[in-house]
Parts: sequence; C-alpha cells; structure tokens
Amino acid sequence: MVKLMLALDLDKERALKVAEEVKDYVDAIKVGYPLVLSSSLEIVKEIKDICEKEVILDFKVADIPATNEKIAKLSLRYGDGIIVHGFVGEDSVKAVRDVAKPLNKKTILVTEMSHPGALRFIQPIANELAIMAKKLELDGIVAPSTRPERLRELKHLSNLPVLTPGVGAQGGRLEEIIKILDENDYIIIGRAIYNSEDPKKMAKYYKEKIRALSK
Ligand code: O7M
Repeated sequence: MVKLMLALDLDKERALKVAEEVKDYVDAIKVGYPLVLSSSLEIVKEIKDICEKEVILDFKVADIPATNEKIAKLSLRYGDGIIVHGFVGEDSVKAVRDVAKPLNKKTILVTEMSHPGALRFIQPIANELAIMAKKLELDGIVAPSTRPERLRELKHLSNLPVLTPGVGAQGGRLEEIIKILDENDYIIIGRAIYNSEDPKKMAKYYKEKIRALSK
C-alpha cells in the first residue's frame, strides 16, 4: 500500500501534539525548516519517542559539495534521511549521498516542485534531475501531485521510490495520483491534516482512502 507521510510544518508545541494524535495513521513524518527553526534538531528524537516512525529531514540542501557534506554530517545525526536539491549539480548531491549511505540513511532528490513557480526554472530540467537520481542510485525523488502526468514521467525516468506533495491544500487529487504510485511511494500531506479541526480524524480519513484506492 502507498505510504502516508505527514509534513509537520508547525512549531514545536503543535507538532508534538499532532504527532501524538495521528501516529496510528501515518507511516512517516517529514520535518523541515518551520519546525527545526522554531525548536532544534532534537525535535526529531522527541517525535521518534512519540511515534517510532521514519523521519525524513526536508532541508532541500543546495550548496557546494564541501558545505553540503558538512550539512549532511550535522543533520544526519538525526532522522532517517535527508532531502537535497539537484540543480546545484551532481558533485553536490554526491557529497550528501556519500555521507548518508554509510550511515544507512536515505538521500532523496527534489525533481519538479509542486507550486506554480516551478514551471519556469525547475520543470525544464526536472527530467534530467530524475535521471541523475537514478544514476547516483539515490533512495528516492520528490515529484508533484499537482501534475499527475509529470509525476508519472518522473517516477518512470528515475525508477526510484517517489515522495509526492500537493494533495489537499495545493489542489492535488488523491484519486488521480494513486494509480501512478506503488507500495514504495509516499504521499506527503501537511495542511489538510494538521490545519483541520481534528487532525486525527483527517489522518485516518486519508489513510483509509489510500487503502481503499490502492486495491
Ligand atoms: O500539504 P501541504 O501543502 O501543506 O505540504 C506539502 C509539504 O511538501 C510542505 O512541507 C512543502 O514544503 C513540501 N513540498 C511541496 O509542497 N512541494 C514540493 O515541490 C516539494 C516539497 C517537499 O517536500 O520537498 C522536499
């Protein structure tokens, strides 16, 4: 079954509350700047203590190889994997992968992003990014639920597990994208769960919908 990854873009207090509420329904948690900058990387341990799920660090690392290496070393003391940008070049991505792999942690590459602005700069190179992710034997790519046909193509080109954001608040439709995905893939949902009146109920709703549509 396709996995559900919660994007926990909240401050510490709310994040821990939501993690506790939804823990029975999500398979993984994505932690990014909003949460880490409002707390610290130690938050990853606290989340793990609450829900014992895979935690991926969404730092969209995009620097020269030497700096990427330092960022990866410091970040990957926590969590199960890290998200990187590829437009900075193969050497920069390799620097992260070479830190992550020996630690048995994932390196996941952003290909095309889900927002409208992605059409201008990143969409034109997204296919090449997916091919580079395959060549570097990374652990996954990020591709948009807001453009199902692009999601399909990027998944096909990379032949890697996909993490796909855009369902819910960004207008992506679960019914459309689920057909493209398999049990190695993750649907990332944030606001549609944590901003709802009852995050637990909403996480359960998405989990059950994924289960029903996966058949
Ligand atoms: O469901 P949302 O829209 O509230 O949250 C989506 C999450 O996915 C949020 O954490 C975004 O930062 C992230 N995301 C995108 O929305 N679009 C992208 O193209 C890429 C990401 C992402 O996770 O990149 C790693």
